[in-house]
Amino acid sequence: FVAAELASQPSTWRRAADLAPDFEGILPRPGERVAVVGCGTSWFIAMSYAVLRERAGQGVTDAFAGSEYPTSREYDRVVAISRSGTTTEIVQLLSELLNQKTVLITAVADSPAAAEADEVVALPFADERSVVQTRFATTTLALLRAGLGEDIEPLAVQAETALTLPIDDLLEAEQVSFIGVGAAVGLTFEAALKTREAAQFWAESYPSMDYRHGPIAIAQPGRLVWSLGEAPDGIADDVAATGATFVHHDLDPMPGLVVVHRFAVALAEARGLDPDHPRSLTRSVIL
Ligand code: F1P
Repeated sequence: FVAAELASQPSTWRRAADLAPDFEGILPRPGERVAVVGCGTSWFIAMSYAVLRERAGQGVTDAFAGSEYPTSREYDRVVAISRSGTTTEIVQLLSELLNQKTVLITAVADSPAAAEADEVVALPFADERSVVQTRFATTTLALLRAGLGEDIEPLAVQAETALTLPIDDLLEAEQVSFIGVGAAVGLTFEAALKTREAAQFWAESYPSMDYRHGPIAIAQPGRLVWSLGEAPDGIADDVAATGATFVHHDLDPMPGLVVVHRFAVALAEARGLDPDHPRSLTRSVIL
């Protein structure tokens, strides 16, 4: 399933962008103090959006893992992201946030989390049969970016390119570290998670500048350092000096993540694994 699901991303992003005006007033409004929460993939999407919303000058935006929300704080709006709507930390948090406006972005309109949220944004067309999330996560981010006034069409066009770029040479790698800056940082965490989940493969992720503060020690021939979005000056040279391969595509980090989706699935297949049903993983974690 995952190969077809990831290939549909250009069209699910366009659909989300078309829907964004319907959710005005539910999605964060300019000037509000906003928290965005999620677990796993959904947390990493929250991280990326938080950076974009602050940079767009739309107000304080903090991202938290569902388990780490600081309940002593008050936000104008708390946006929870959960494909399943069953993740325990999210259901519990939404049930506790009685004095704050809560919004759930989900694939499933009817769920325990939806029952606790004040408002629900359902994207059922982005739901997935694969345990591993690809298009639900990026389609959520496309919706949120459209809500910031961004034009999603150029990103969808880049995603079409991302679906065609060669990846075969990368499948020989023995390890990969993903790096990025700003809104790409959360997506590097997601890239590494996808690679670990789908292919059970050693992958790490760091803010690009921080990568030089220690992690570069493991770079060596046969390993990849993969930048989502532009890399700061000098990093490509530092990586090349170690003998590791520096990987970069001329894409926004969100379509850049689509290349990683393809890499993770191809790597799983090359390793004889079923990327739809990874070892030890369930669609959501219910305690
Ligand atoms: C969140 C999540 C996934 C992860 C795994 C377990 O699910 O942490 O991101 O890959 O499948 O569940 P959800 O809250 O978005 O449904």
